[in-house]
Amino acid sequence: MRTPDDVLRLFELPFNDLLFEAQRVHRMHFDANTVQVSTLLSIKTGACSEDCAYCSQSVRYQTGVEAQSLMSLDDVLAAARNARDNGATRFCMGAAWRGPKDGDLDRVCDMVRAVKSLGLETCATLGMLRDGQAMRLHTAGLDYYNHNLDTSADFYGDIVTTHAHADRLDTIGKVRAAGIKVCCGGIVGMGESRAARAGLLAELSALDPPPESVPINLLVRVPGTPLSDLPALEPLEFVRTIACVRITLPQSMVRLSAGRLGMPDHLQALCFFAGANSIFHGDRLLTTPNPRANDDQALFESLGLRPMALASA
Ligand code: SAM
Ligand code: DTB
Ligand code: SF4
Repeated sequence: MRTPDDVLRLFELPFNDLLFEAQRVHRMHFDANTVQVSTLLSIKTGACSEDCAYCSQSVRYQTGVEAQSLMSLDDVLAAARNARDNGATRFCMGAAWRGPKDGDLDRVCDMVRAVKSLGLETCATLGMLRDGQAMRLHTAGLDYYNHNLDTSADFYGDIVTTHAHADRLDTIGKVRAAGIKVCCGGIVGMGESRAARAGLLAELSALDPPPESVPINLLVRVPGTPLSDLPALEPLEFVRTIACVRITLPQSMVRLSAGRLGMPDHLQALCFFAGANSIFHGDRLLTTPNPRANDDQALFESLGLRPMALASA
């Protein structure tokens, strides 16, 4: 575990020293040329009650996202088969909910069982969970639950007012207690200070045990959201952030998540060098585009990266 000041000192290292240390730590725990590949599907889109200032799916912002109720099991299965055939080993189902109602959770549990039977790892991100819900997901075979802290406790209230940072920690605790692996990270480029970025990383490293999977999203500035006109984060600050995550959470998978579409290959390459070892693959994230499969394949080939096989495969 590291304090915010510890992490801030990492951010302030000379760039080469920081990247060298991140790569050294990375190689202690992982094969440096292997990248885990997940695919996302929005199983329920838009019309969310929450006011997260970055999100295209909040009912409060005019973003042009068309609301869609919970998808059918058959449609989810078809998307999962397609993801598997395109090389994904994990399938992540996302729903624009504050949290699932019990009836909806039954249907998601059916999806989890069916996706798992295809030989994929399963992940879901459904918002805040109530008592007993995490255990039902675990029983259905859910491997990972994604619930991001998103930003530091100090800055969280500037971004979301309809739920609290403490609510996020509560759900993460329920997921952990139910025996589901935790996928928890955040977003950078929301106008937060470097100290706030360091604060988020310190909070992630204080989770006990730390999350198995840490998605780092670069804000996708969606027109119509309150954050749409923010200046872009300086690209090397993003690379520094990835390096600091790798050093702070040495044994976690670090996912280069939203924001890859706008990144040139050399920037993604630096992120992999800094210790990122997972991506979202496929043409869409939840509501916004992602790099094309062919472009990712070309990038992997040019960098000599290999997709990570499942441990059981
Ligand atoms: N509603 C659930 C929740 O908020 O936990 C699950 C879905 S929510 C869309 C999942 C995550 O996507 C958020 O926690 C955030 O990290 C990420 N995300 C959403 N919109 C984004 C954006 N415009 N740019 C970057 N990341 C984003
Ligand atoms: C995560 O940390 N990033 C993913 C996943 N978990 C659910 C979502 C990214 C969403 C980007 C904006 C969109 O496509 O709506
Ligand atoms: Fe709703 Fe999740 Fe978007 Fe927040 S991030 S508005 S909870 S879908």
